[in-house]
Amino acid sequence: MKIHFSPASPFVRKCMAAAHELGLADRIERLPSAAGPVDRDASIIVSNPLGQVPTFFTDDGQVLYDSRVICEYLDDLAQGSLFPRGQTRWRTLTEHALADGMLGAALLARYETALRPEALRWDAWYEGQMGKVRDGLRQLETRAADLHGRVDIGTLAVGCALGYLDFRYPAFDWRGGHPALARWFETFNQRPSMQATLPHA
Ligand SMILES: N[C@@H](CCC(=O)N[C@@H](CS)C(=O)NCC(=O)O)C(=O)O
Repeated sequence: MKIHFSPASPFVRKCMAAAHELGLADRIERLPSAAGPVDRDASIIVSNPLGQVPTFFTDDGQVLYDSRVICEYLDDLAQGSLFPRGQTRWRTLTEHALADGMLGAALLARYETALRPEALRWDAWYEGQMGKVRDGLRQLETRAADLHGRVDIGTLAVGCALGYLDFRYPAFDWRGGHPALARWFETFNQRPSMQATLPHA
């Protein structure tokens, strides 16, 4: 298996953390990539018209994207339980969607400051995206008790979202005002799957 990879991408991280949890990480070859919304990576576009990482290749030649599909594929391959069945399923999938949505907003906000020329920036738009992150954190704080002791796609996605805030927004004190979430993350972030996938530029 192969994955178009970036060590800074939280969506790639989620896939690789899932792969670690499932014992599949060593079977995935990492393909270097330079995905960007402006300077688009032709080597990815040839397989995924969205030109994004993660883009994944199965051993039988299928191309899979996005991270949600890749994680579900890996779980299926390993016959894991990251996508639980039964009554916890919809809560877990909704946490996954919330964490991915917060990540998407944080990523767009970062593009706004890291990529967009200064003269074209729109502060209100940036604040709108970061508002999604703040509102998501508020909701996660109320659910923090429910996250403890679980390893599934919901907790992995939330862990990667919080890790991304630490990585790209070090001055954004998300722990302030979210003590229960911070306590959960402190423990969850020590998992070997999270430590093996810590982001870097
Ligand atoms: N929904 C996608 C989002 C992937 C994504 O936004 N990846 C970023 C890097 S973290 C990217 O490739 N950006 C370049 C682009 O959007 O063109 C997923 O879950 O995989």
